[in-house]
Amino acid sequence: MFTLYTSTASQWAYVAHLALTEKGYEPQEYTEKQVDLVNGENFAPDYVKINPNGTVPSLTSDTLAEPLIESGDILEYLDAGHPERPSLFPESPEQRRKVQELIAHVHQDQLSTNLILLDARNVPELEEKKASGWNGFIGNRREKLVKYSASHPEVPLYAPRIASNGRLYDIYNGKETGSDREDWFAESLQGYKDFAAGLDELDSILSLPYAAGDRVTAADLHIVPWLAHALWDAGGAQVDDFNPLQTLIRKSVPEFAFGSKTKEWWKNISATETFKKNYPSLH
Ligand SMILES: N[C@@H](CCC(=O)N[C@@H](CS)C(=O)NCC(=O)O)C(=O)O
Repeated sequence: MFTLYTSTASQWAYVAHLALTEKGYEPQEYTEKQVDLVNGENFAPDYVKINPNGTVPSLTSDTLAEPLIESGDILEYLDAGHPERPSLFPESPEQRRKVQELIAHVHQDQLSTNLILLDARNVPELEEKKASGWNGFIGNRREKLVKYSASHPEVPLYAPRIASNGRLYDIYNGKETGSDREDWFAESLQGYKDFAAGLDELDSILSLPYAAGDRVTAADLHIVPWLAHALWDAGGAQVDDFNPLQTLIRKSVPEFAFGSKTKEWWKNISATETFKKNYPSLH
């Protein structure tokens, strides 16, 4: 038995959910605990004891010396737990390298989907973001961080998170309208250029029909939640709705277009039962 700490709002938690489906886990084999990211409960002192980064997913088990707090480690654990099912890590060293390359690629800071969810390049874009539910998310986090850091000043996570979330809070709430906001707009603009370059590079390193070759591997299970989240953050309605994200990126990189390999791979992976079970719609 193990416990998976997760959230429906988390892309990286879905690496674990996809692995649970792909490896055929039964619901009675584990306990699932939702961590309310939208209300900042990932910062709760009891949760931070499990995961000092205050992120999901996390996985605990009596058989583990310490909790697993990286989606990649959780995926390896889940893969090993059902050795009778095909492994998500190919045997060929070349394909294994490809898997690791693809996983590292989508985990790069420059490809964080927070760019699409929270950042803005100008005042109208900021106003749109403020009108969305994410305004409340930033406020909830601030409230929880302030509360928990007062009761648990010894937790090292709180001070840096108060600072980074505070910058967003001040911009969203009109407390910062000067040069720091201009810097933030410029960083977001650069962020879209970097994001476009990252998507181009992904297209060039992807294999077909699946990300690392002829079968579904750990690489597919990392790229799916990342891209699904990016498409959804941009306002994608259908699973294959690339247009809203493409349009957003084109405001900074006019020539940007999703690559044909990426689209082909997405078509293949989204036809699998594992995908359909976890992504009846984008999230
Ligand atoms: N490197 C970690 C990243 C986990 C992560 O950033 N999770 C996000 C949700 S997708 C989170 O919990 N964010 C909460 C926060 O940073 O406050 C992994 O792959 O598991």
